[in-house]
Amino acid sequence: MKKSTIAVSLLLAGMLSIPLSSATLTGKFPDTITVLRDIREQHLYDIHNHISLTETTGLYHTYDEMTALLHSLAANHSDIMSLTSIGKTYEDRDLWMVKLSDNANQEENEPGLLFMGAHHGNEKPGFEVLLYFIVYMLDNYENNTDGIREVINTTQIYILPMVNPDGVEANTRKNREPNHGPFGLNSKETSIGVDLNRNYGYRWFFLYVFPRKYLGATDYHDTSDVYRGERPFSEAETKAIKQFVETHTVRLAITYHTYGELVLYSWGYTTIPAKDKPLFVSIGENITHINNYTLSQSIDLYPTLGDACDWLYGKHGILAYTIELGKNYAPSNPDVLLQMCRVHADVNLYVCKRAESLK
Ligand code: 0X9
Ligand code: ZN
Repeated sequence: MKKSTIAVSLLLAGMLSIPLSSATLTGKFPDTITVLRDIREQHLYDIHNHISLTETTGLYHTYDEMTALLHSLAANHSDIMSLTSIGKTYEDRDLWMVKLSDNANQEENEPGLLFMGAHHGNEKPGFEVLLYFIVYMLDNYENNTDGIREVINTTQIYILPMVNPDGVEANTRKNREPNHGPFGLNSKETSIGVDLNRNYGYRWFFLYVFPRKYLGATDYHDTSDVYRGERPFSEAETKAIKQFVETHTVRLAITYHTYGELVLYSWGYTTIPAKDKPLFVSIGENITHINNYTLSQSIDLYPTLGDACDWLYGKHGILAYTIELGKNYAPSNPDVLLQMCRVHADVNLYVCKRAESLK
């Protein structure tokens, strides 16, 4: 970014100040405000102290194991599943996109849904939930349990389980691309990795002055765990998603993170309610009836600039939710993980059924 642009941005920052107002909090639970305050404080502490996870060896798929699983599922269910790479990461891993639909190899005039996991590589339950969902849908297509056959026949379900496979392998929040100073102006390598959930091109330059304690959620410093990158879509992973979304019709999206047991909807950059807030809340409440999580506008957790959901919704009108799974980044108890997978297979199935009624 040019120095003049930085100066204008800083000027804007000085002029605008949007307070976080508890009046904007929504949710069916009376203790929503307390839940969000506690989670916010813990999240910010963990993110800024590079806290990642406990001992989880063997519980989660590695990238190679996931790749092998997806290839074998696609080969055995070629009528209703396709597998394509939508791009390559810095470390040359494929970004695997699964499509579940009848005529999976054709674009049809059926509502599209996009599910993504592991924008943050240390948040492994996000991809496990999606791998479980894929297997659950494929296993139950023939016997039509829960109306799964109709869902697959009448929608186009796109699933990108690992947005950040390099980060998953390194167990880091950010990706693994080297940085050259906050704006790429340094000839030497200064640090590694961009927070992919700060790299999308909606309001990426839009600066507010938040109360000081929220400022850390968006950061120019390349060493920060929430570094947004040199420019919007500077990263291979977000570029690939941009290209995909621009060439496919998607009505609703869920992006899985950990943690906090939260269902979040746009906006994340402002307290102003989204135009579609009633619809966000109506579908969001039904999701929380399934998973018992707390529903809220994203900014009530903390403000972000350049997150995936604000771009999906702001640029493309896609009803996009962030689901913060569980109570920590990566549970080591297999029963906890399995329960999360089961419940969110139901959540995903519910939104697929709801997709037909959208726009
Ligand atoms: O900070 C994030 O990207 C998400 N939380 S996490 O701990 N998984 O990193 C939250 C994104 C939701 N958006 C906003 N809170 N604005
Ligand atoms: Zn996350």
